[in-house]
Amino acid sequence: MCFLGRIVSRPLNISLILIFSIPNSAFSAAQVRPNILLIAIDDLNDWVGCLKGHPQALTPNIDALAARGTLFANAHCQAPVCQPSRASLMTSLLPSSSGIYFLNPGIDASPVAREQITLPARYAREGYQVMGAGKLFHTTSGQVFSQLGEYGGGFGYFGPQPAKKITYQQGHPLWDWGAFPDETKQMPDMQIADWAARALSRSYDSPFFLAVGFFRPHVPMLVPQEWMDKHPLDQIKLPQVSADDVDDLSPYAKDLTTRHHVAPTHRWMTDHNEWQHAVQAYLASATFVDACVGKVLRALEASRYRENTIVVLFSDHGFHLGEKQRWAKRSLWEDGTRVPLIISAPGLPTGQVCTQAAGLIDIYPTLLDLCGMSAEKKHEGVTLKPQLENAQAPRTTPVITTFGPGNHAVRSERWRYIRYRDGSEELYDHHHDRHEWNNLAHDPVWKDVMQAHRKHLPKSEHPILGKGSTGHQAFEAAEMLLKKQNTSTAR
Ligand SMILES: [Ca+2]
Ligand SMILES: [Ca+2]
Repeated sequence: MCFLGRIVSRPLNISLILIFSIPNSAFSAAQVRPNILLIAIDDLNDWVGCLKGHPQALTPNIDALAARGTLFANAHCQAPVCQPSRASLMTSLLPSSSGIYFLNPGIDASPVAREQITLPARYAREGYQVMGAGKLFHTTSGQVFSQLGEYGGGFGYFGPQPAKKITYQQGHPLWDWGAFPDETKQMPDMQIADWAARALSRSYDSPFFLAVGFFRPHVPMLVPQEWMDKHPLDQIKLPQVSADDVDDLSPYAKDLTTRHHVAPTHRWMTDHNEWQHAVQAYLASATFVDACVGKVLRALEASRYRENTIVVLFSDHGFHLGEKQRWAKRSLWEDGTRVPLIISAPGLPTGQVCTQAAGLIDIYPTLLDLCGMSAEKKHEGVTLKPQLENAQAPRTTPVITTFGPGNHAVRSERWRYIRYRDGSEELYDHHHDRHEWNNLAHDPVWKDVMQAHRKHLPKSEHPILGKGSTGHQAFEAAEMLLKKQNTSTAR
């Protein structure tokens, strides 16, 4: 209970400081600038009701937010793993520009990224009250938000785990799924939502930038039984897959996305009859985190800020649950890159669905634009304000996702083009193949489409920073096999 005392006492001090330090004119100008509520979800793919990624997705609160704003139904991360995706979002730089491709290092270790003012730091500089809780940056949320304003806490991060794993006894400690703990109030995400609700009930003398980062459905996919009960095991539908889907992929594409990963193999899942159970746990985790989102949104609705707050909800990347014979993130396919992205802003149209590509990298320039603040020259994202005003407004550039130098996906409204560092390519037509089962790269009919997407590949690539993470290891394992293959071909 000690954190409650801290939260209750701090805003009084802050408001006293603001009352005595801000002149009256600035005080009134500050009032008209919109507040920001940024909601981050960890590892949530398109298994969200409004995105129709799974027929049994149950996310009424996220769906209701989409109805109050614009749903970017073709939104993608810039890296399919937590740290580089969040680093990209917070700096509006591509991984190929910053060198942050994998789980480490942080923004400060990139000579390019550390020159960029991060999203919350920019808002602090603009005089906003900056607050956050949970997972926002990958590991430095507490440090960053404490320096800029207030960090409510991680509340136990990935949450309580049983003394002995429930399901997957081997492997990474976080990889487990099932019903745990007993009560929803024990879940860190619900405590983070409670903290955010309290933050929204307070009074502020300047506009706020409130960031709330939830941990589910990231592994461990453990949630109390009440959430599993909303998705009964015997009724679970498995994702649609094609048995020979991987046959039209290059050896490199397969190696990069399966070698040295920490998730169970698809073979293990099927051999142990756990596919259905893991799908149940993921759907249940998504429904649980949706309830946490609902708590925050209801608090906003009940607050004095409801008419003057921009709400942005996103997930940091997608997640495979057996599609393309694999599990988890770290792929350049739709399952790995597609994310929920919803923006609701005062005075803009509601209930819009935008099918043009959008990137998480666009969030930062969009917020600056919506707040009437000057753009950052080095930003590589673009403002989504035209699409927020009219979902049909044209967008000229596709969106890039990167998994190590030389490995990029280029997503436009209709197509996904992928090029790997071995030179192999893939092309998928989302008008006819939303599961990306048929690689059209070798069909000469589409050579102009291929070329139109190829020209958006990054022109230069920063060397890989950091070492040792799963992403680094998967990349290196695929590289070794590629070199071996090239050597044997040369003989
Ligand atoms: Ca993540
Ligand atoms: Ca295929």
